[in-house]
Amino acid sequence: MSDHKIESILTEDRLFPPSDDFRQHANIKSRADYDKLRTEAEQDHEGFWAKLAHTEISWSKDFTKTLDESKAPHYSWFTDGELNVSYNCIDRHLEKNGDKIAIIFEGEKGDTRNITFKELHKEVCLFANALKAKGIKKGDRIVIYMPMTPEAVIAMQGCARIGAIHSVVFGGFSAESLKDRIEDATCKAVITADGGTRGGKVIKLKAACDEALAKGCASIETVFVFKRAGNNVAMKDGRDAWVHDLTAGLSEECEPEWVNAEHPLFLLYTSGSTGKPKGIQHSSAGYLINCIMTMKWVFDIKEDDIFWCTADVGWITGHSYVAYGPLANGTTTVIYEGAPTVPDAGRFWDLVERHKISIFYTAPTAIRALMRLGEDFPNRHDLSSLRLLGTVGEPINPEAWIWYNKVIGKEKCPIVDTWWQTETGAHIISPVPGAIDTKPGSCTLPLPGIAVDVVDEAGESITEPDRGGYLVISKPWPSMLRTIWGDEQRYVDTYWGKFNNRLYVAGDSCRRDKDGYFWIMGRIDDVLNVSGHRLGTMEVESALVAHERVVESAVVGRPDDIKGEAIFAFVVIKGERPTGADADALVADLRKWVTKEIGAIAKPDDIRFTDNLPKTRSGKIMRRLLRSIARGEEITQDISTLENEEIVKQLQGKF
Ligand code: 7RM
Repeated sequence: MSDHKIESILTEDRLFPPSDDFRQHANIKSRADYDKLRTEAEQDHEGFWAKLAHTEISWSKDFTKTLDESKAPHYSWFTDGELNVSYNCIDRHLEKNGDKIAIIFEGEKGDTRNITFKELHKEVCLFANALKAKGIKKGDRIVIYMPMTPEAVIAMQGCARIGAIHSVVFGGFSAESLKDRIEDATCKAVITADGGTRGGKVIKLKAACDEALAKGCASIETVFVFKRAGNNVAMKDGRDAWVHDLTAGLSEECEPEWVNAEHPLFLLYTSGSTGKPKGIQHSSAGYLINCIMTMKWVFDIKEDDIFWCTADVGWITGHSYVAYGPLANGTTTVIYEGAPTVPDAGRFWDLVERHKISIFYTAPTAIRALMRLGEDFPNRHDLSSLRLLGTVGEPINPEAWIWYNKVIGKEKCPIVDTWWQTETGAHIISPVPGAIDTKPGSCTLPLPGIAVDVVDEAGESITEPDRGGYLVISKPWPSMLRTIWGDEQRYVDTYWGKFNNRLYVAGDSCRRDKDGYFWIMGRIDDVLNVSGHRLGTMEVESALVAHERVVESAVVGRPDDIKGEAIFAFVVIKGERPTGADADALVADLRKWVTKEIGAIAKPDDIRFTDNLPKTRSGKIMRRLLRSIARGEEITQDISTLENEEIVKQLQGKF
């Protein structure tokens, strides 16, 4: 990884302070207040988090021990406390805010539904009772494979209510991916729906489930099916059950299962640098406190806000800022099932206008795509309800930031560029909008109570401005991942091994500028970031080589204006290298194949056939060379070890 001074980086060095009006009403109103919080946390890390956890979480049994470091790098927080996350998200608001809207839902066709906290309580209890009726117990792992509807949140909250551990699999993932995740965690049940809707098409989730279960998944006893799209589905006797049938006649009350602070709330699979996705395991209380605090600090959440995070619940963003964070704060949150371009590219802004959304949080990839379609779409809508904007998932280029600020925020909404990961559970580096002046493209400064650093190869802090290094976190924080499900060693190796179990290594490279602002430079390992979704190059390669005609493949990323990174696959096939119509047909076939194996997000944008992959003497694929080729850059690598130099021309697509 590069450790040298970066000469030219696309930097907008202008500072964008919040308006006086925003600052005056903000939860944290000044740089001084922010500095005070950070200093407080630096002086007493445990005390800082203990105080917040005592006041912000409703405990059934309060904790006396804050942080247990005895098994480092396995850390536990609030270790003797007991709580229920669903109680904290729903029940505790009922007395004062029972009739407040918890979820505003809108379907792609325009159907809408408001769910109050009282109604949500009823739905979650009914569903939790259905889980119990089918023998689901505390600690069981349950896979959730749902469209982006309130029922996805009800399913997650229902699991949390009885102490079952959910593992949400994004509805865009294939049957094969679903099967792998079910088997890795030996899940006992699946929660799904007949289908979802996106871009006018029905996504046949139940059918994909059936395909996954037909291939294995011996641990599955029950498939809970929500009715949504109304498409025909096969129901297997004794295994599959409609949720509406199960809940009929069940009690609308379900006493929460009080669990230990460290009880796993969920697993969420994320890509690593090897083929096998990692089941990131999160806790209950630690996860919850960071979700709650970041809603207050970063999203500056207030009683009357209407909050919309556009992420699917299949990603960590949809966990922390759709299913848990907003509800735990008693916030009204918006859920939209559908594409951003139906019926036209103004759909997001139409939603903002009609639902009077005040805080809008999305990914740079969405911003760039909508930016391409022009200003007319946003300009046709009244966006005056907006007061704060956010981004997440990848670095945002200054051009898109400026557009977002001007065309959507009308230069009156601060933008919070939030850096965090599946593993961190909640925001780590982000502007606190009333306190921190922003710079386009920078996630600015770490949040209070979070010890972030940029270090060199020796693990020493880099103080010189603009020198790149490893982004690390040097003290445990409550919402940190606890382990990788079923693979303790991989947890230690992946996140702690590099610097003797002393620093959490995020896997991103980063630099700090002269003002101490953080600038994320990208992943160090071979993980692609396609439209804000993490994908291992190895995962795509594994899918490709599973095809009958493929011998070997190497996948690299190349920059893409819209998606952040596009997928470029070099492929070696059995027999003669295909050309002409045969090549075109095979490209189409392989793209379809990968979509089926992993999902549409993993579909290669470019596929190039080659007789050989370039390898080093030790047999490692020369990825750097392939990356240069994919990007159309001049080749500066030493290629003298290649068996035939002709291959380079072939890799470049020259013959
Ligand atoms: C929340 C999420 C994590 C990776 C992370 C980075 C990249 C995320 C930003 C960002 C620059 C940001 N979880 N990333 N946010 N890069 N600026 N604001 O995305 O586990 O799916 O991905 O995403 O590389 O390590 S994730």
